[in-house]
Amino acid sequence: MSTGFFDGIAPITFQGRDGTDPLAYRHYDPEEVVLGKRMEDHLRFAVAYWHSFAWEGGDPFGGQTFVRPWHPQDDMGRARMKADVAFEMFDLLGVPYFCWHDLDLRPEQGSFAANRDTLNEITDYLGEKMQGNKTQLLWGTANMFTDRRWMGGASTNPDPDVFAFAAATVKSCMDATHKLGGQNYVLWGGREGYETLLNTDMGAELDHMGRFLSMVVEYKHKIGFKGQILVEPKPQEPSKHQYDFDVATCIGFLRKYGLESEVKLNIEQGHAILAGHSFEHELALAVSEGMLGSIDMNRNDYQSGWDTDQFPNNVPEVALAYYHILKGGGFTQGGTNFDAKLRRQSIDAEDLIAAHVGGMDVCARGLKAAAAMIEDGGLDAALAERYAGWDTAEAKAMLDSDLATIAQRVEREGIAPQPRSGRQEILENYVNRFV
Ligand code: XLS
Ligand code: NI
Ligand code: NI
Repeated sequence: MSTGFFDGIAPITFQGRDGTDPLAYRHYDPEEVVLGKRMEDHLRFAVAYWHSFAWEGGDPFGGQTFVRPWHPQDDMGRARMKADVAFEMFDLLGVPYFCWHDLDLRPEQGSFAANRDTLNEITDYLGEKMQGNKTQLLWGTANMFTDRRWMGGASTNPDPDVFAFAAATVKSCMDATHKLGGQNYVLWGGREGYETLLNTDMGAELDHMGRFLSMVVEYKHKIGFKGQILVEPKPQEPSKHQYDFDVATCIGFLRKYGLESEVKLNIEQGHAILAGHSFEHELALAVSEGMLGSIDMNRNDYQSGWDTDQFPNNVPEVALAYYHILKGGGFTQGGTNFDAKLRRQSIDAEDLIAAHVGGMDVCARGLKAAAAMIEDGGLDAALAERYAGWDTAEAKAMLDSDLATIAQRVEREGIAPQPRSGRQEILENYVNRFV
């Protein structure tokens, strides 16, 4: 029986780019084949349970603006209603995946045992809903940042009892993710960092975080979980400084603790912006290091300086993101999770659907533009031309040489480099043809 929350909204269909219905896909046609693969299988969209169903519309200056029938989120009856509504939305959108934190699904119960039992209860309920349903689990994760017990960090907390509680919590969330056939398990360390160095032993905290992640990997193998373990870089917010600062920092961390072949990255647009990078920078670096796992798609406001988690609407940016994802071979177990939330004035059920429809269309346009650039090959050709000098045997041999030998050759051959154009505007104009 329907909850009635989305009454009056019909399943979203593809109507083509001339369509004018605001609740129809104009670019996202799951069946359209792009570079030999269905669009749905490229993009692998997921809805984020937290922003769409758990967040109540608060900001630092004001409280709840969304008044939903499953509020207040403090009992299991309403947790079930929330799950019913979530699956109604997944069905309307036709999305293949969703993602959750434990705390999105059921209320905080205070004790570990009660938290675990209610998580098991609600994930059994989700499992029943997933039976025979199109929408499956992309990833699960533990919320180890909201409750006050986590205020000084989870695995990096100075109190070993918090480390223990975190280990137990992650175990319970990995078990639930495994039970539901999740394709990945994510760790985002919102409070794995510090507020001030005056009270922080950074070296000890990093060692504890590295050991914790090793335990996660060990447990994955112990239970036979086939999903990817992913960490999600973010430089700050809520902590002043987070240890998983950006892609480069995470890769260095994983290598230090010998985890680089076991753990990959879940890269988020807004976090890239907060770190002073672009999304495509973070993606290109992860791809070049073989570390791309999945993405959190959203967009950050460029003025506010906060992780605003808006739905994406910048096609040129999204096109460059998917360009690098496709160049890296595309997603295997990862996907495009909408880690994106409504603005707090967008209080209607229709807003929630329209936001996802628009976001999916922007991603579809970006994907198609990226695929067209790849098929055209213009950027590849420009790169090959720019680096062509390195194709010669002499240039390659130099990398196995040494400074003194190279210096001799420079003098002997009178090497005098001639500057060449970087052709940036020409390349920008080229990209503009596709977006
Ligand atoms: C917050 C993070 C969070 C993770 C999951 O900024 O993006 O939502 O994706 O814990
Ligand atoms: Ni985020
Ligand atoms: Ni995220």
